Amino acid sequence: MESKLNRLADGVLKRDIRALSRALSIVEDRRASSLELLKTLYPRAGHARVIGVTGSPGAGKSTLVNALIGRFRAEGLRVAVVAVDPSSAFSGGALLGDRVRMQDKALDPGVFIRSMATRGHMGGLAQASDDLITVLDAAGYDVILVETVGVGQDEVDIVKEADSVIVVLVPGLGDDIQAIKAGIMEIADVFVINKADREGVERLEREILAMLDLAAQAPSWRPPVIRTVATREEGVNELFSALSSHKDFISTAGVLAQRRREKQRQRFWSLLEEGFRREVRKRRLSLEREENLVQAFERRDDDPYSAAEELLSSFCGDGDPRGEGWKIGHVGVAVSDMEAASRFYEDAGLMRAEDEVVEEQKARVTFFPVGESRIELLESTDPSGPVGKFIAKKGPGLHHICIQVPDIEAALARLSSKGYDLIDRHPRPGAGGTRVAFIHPRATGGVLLELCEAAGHSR
Ligand SMILES: Nc1nc2c(ncn2[C@@H]2O[C@H](COP(=O)(O)OP(=O)(O)O)[C@@H](O)[C@H]2O)c(=O)[nH]1
Ligand SMILES: [Mg+2]
Repeated sequence: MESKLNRLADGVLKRDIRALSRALSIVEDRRASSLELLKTLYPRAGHARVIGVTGSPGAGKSTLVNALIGRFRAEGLRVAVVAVDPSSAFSGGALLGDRVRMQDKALDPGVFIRSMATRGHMGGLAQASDDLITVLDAAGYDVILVETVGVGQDEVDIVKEADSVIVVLVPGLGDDIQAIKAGIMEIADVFVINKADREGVERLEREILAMLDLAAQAPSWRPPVIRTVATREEGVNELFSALSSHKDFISTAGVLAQRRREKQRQRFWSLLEEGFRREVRKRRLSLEREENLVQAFERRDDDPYSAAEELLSSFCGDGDPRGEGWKIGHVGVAVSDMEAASRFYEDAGLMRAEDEVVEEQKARVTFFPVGESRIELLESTDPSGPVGKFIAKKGPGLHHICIQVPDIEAALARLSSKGYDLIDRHPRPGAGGTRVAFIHPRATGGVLLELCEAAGHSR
């Protein structure tokens, strides 16, 4: 499995088209191996220049991207396209609107076109597109063009993660600034007025410039406004130069490094959040429990504030949910006949370690180490002692379990804050420099629980 994945990653790095397509599908569908693949490829990425192209449907984004591909190819750069537009004219590497020219480009090994579904992405569309970009980046594409329709928040989120963002507008759509999401104008690094062969170019340009004048006070980068006729590749050189200037600007002003840093930070958090949700569901919040809680909220028997706080502290509080640093110190078994019971454990292959009399318990104790913990057999030396009383009342059997904790005071404080019945509110000295405390069987499910902190715990 692993070597298969390595071969796939190798194929991606060598820009083997079939391997690349497979890897992209694995990553897009978030199949089981996708994280392993991304872990392998991530260190190899980080070189590509990512350019987002957004605007309303039919604005000419695909046509413009097509023209830009040619321009970047002329510079000897390898270009990949991610089209996140369900209606995009790119499909399977062919641009339907312009088959002949696109077929040239589809045959060009320096060009790779991929469309991405807009639905059903675990962890969100922006994350999925970002993962695709990582794969293409690792595959050595110098420029990655990401086309999205600028109508939904998801699409805006995708495109704003690009190094440079082109917002494509068309004249003659009325005085509103196009059928695009509010907020998209603010993320533009370059404005394109495409279909400049149509009426209304000046008016649209005036509107954009007026908006830019209103927007930021003394912006360090003022987005240029470029007119293009994408179908005739007019204005594409100007757009290319505008992109180059923007690239220089963000590189020298440190904006690029900062954007990328923020992007990685967000990426990290979104993976953490996704993982946290999954773990909470798995370990603490079954659908059924969630439903019960919600109903309790509805009845006002419980409130979401406390429930969330409790769940969180049970998850990330002072006690690690997996009990890391905790272990079973020993299991105490009350016996009525020490020799007979010991024989069994010896016959089972354990080593009888030592015997001692514990005055406090009025009992003789025999130890059998079991890995890092041990079994302690307790035989009463006096019927009035705790072990003697235990045997008289319940007969021989499990007497107590000792859990060794890294910090006994913290463990006791936690239990006491939750109102549990502690026999010892504070630790007392135990054998061999340990500190111990007992918790009543009422609280623990019927067994006496001893907490123990090993000797030499620094405090
Ligand atoms: N008149 C004119 N039509 C264009 C121009 N650019 C693109 N188109 C046409 O507009 C339509 C939509 O283009 P397309 O690139 O698919 O738009 P997208 O949805 O934004 O990707 C196609 O029929 C293109 O041929 C242009 O500059 N002028
Ligand atoms: Mg398109």
